[in-house]
Amino acid sequence: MSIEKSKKVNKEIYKKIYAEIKKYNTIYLVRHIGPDPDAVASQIALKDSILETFPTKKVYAVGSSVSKFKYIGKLDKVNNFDYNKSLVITLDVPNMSRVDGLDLNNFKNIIKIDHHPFVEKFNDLEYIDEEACSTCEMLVDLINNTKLKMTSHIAKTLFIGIISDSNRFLFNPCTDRVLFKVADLVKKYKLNMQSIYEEIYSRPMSEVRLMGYIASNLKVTKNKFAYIILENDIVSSFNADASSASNMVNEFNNIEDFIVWMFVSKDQKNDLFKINLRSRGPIINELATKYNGGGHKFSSGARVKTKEELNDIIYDLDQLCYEYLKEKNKN
Ligand SMILES: [Mn+2]
Repeated sequence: MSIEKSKKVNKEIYKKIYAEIKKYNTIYLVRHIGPDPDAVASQIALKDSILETFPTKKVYAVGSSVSKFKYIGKLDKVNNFDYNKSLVITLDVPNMSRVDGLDLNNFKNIIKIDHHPFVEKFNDLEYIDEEACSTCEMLVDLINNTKLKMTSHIAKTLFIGIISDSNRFLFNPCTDRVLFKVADLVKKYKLNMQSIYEEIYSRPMSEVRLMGYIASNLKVTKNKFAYIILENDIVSSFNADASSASNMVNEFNNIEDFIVWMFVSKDQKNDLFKINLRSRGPIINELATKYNGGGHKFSSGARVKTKEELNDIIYDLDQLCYEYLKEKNKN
């Protein structure tokens, strides 16, 4: 069975990560800015598992909290970091500039666990699996292959991350491996999928109304590129906040009329435009990197400061779609 094969490939790295976790008394778990459920769930699940295994360790899940994801677990406020004698584990983030809550440059001991395409090296110990649908899937492997403990609560948290990042096994990569792993979790820990789905998917009517607004106002170019700039006063008139509005980008998949779509929201606090990008064809993460972002091939984010830069990325994405369709029509 392929689930067995994948275990063999990574055996060494599991051992190494476990040995490091065992060695350090203080451990910080971090993930990317603008978190999603996989990022938060991987922090919470790994924290719980380490504490379950080593109850006297000090483990902190660091980074700004999002009220929408409070059901996954609580994040920790850390005022004084122990830079020298601690271990940092980065989860679900491939580039240093997108790590939330601490500056990796200040730390000596870092482990990376991530399923994004490689961007830059953090340290020597890096566990990267681009074939995994989520960081939570990788943690299932880590826990199952070491003495780290699993409980039904940890299994539930990991399930939330896997389900969210794969959009219930809709997005690529989704392999038979992950289906076996999830089935195993559901069976062994008696997870109640229906009640977990309710936690993940229930939402206020105001959000659905905002979706209606977006659907009516999305601009679609002749090159099949769609975009919308969500002004804060409009978003708040629907009783939503800017970040949950731009997260609705996931709801607009599989629409025949466009292949790349972009939702822009204004981050008032940091005075910048936050860009959420999705694609059903053209590879978008390289372009996103050019605009202070990055991510997966077909799902990326970016941040720009000015209206000019915003116009530039709109132009570039439209061109990208144009080139993609031209190439596709040739074949
Ligand atoms: Mn992820």
